[in-house]
Amino acid sequence: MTATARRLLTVGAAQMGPIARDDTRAEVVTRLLDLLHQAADAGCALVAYPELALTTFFPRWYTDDIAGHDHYYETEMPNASTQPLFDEAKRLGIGFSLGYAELTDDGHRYNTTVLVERDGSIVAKYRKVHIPGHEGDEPWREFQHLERRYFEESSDGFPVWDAFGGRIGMATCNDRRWPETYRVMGLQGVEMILIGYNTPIHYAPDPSQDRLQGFHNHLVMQAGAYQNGTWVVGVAKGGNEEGVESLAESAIIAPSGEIVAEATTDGDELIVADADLDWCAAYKETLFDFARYRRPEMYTRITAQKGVER
Ligand code: CDT
Repeated sequence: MTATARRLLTVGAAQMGPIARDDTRAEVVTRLLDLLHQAADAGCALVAYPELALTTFFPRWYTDDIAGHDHYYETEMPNASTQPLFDEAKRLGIGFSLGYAELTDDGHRYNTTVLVERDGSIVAKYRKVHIPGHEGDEPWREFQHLERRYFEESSDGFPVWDAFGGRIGMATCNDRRWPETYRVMGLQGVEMILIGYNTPIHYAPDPSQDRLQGFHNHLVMQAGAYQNGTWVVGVAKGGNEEGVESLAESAIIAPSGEIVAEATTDGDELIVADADLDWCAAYKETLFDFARYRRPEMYTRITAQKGVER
């Protein structure tokens, strides 16, 4: 009997250090290309870049008129600035996910990630579902977290796509803290979830959580991976960006929940893992055999109710 070849996907998490307010798109794309070339040398077929990978994390600043931040958004993807990345990735036969601020023709604003296949074709765009932070200026904070001012909540949910020889899903930053994010994709057989993030270390509503940022980051992604039998690739934009310290600690997590690769710096750094997509079945077909063991009729509150009801 001949053994069936396992589906191996060599994946890179291309962590980024800070992007300054005045950095041009061209300067940023040069950094993305450098990381892409490192990924090519490491044999990657897929590279995940962070959330809002083309600009500084602008929701830290309040503007009365939202249009004052329009220059941080992309109206097309690819566009003139990012085309060199798309072209080079296609030439190298590497796919990638890239987070950016999207402004649509009809004026909608989303925190978006595009997934591009190895042949340069666009697989999908994922728009962030869970938008954290606040809508209005809160001057008492050391810095703002105005995602709820600058982005709409997407209503597209959490689809997964057949790509890269597996079932691929995406989520963005705060999405990773919600178990429903992973489970909705788990119920579609997801085998790898790509998650970009910008997580300030300081959490103004409860600074006692600051020292736990790294712990919570890994906790939620490791649990999501294990409980759904999926790879999770978490990739940060970290370091001190415009005076705000952000978490790095990018990690590639196996379906066992174990971290198999982790960044050691808070700057531009590529980490790589040979992800065996067939390993997912070891969890999906045993402890987490959903069809056999789940009790959805016991979980109706999860979709019927939003906040706590006593
Ligand atoms: N980008 C993003 O979603 N960041 C949030 C920060 C905490 S909420 C102010 C996160 O969940 O990491």
